[in-house]
Amino acid sequence: MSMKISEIDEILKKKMSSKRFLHTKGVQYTSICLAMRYEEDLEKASYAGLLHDCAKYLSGESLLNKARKNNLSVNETELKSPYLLHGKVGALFADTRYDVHDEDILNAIRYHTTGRPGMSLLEKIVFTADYIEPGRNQAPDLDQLRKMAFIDLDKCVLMILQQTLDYLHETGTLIDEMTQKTYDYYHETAVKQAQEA
Ligand code: DGI
Ligand code: FE
Ligand code: FE
Repeated sequence: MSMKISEIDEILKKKMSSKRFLHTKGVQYTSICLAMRYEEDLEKASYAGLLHDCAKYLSGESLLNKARKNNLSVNETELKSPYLLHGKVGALFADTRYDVHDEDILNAIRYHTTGRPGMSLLEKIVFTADYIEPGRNQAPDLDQLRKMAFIDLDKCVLMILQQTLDYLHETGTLIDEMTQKTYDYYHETAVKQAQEA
């Protein structure tokens, strides 16, 4: 049985900076709203949103150590940018520290930074909520993205990936293979849909 939401809330509040905790709550409630719109389980959305950054308080070095100790796969990009591992380590913590064992919730946490091809509805919800929650204010066209999230989730996911890749290119940041693969997948899906229409 999973730990109660209120208990996890208390623990995370103590572990995280107030800024990160506020973001976490934003993602939790935005995930719940999207779950209402797309008929996903509200409780699953609540757990996944609340726990998505539960390993974010760790340093890059600690994330790498946790990954190694627990036999999590670490690729070249993650080795150079270890913060990318906070999803994988977050899923591990959700499982072992917060007793959340639902594989869909764990995957939503695991893949929330890069996404992955063929994401489940819950995975797409958390991926999107992380980007559009009310506390975010950096990304361009946030108003448009926030609207699109509630109109066409796949299209919104593609727009977020496009913006993320543009940003990574502009800043000369190393791109994880998974981020590119995810973009390619959702781009292809959109092209196919347009052809069918
Ligand atoms: O943990 P959060 O800050 O709430 O959000 P997140 O887990 O989506 O992480 C966002 C950061 O991850 C943002 O600065 C862009 C970066 N990111 C996303 N895809 C990649 C990436 N960084 C690298 N190096 N490579 C990627 O493919
Ligand atoms: Fe994150
Ligand atoms: Fe986040």
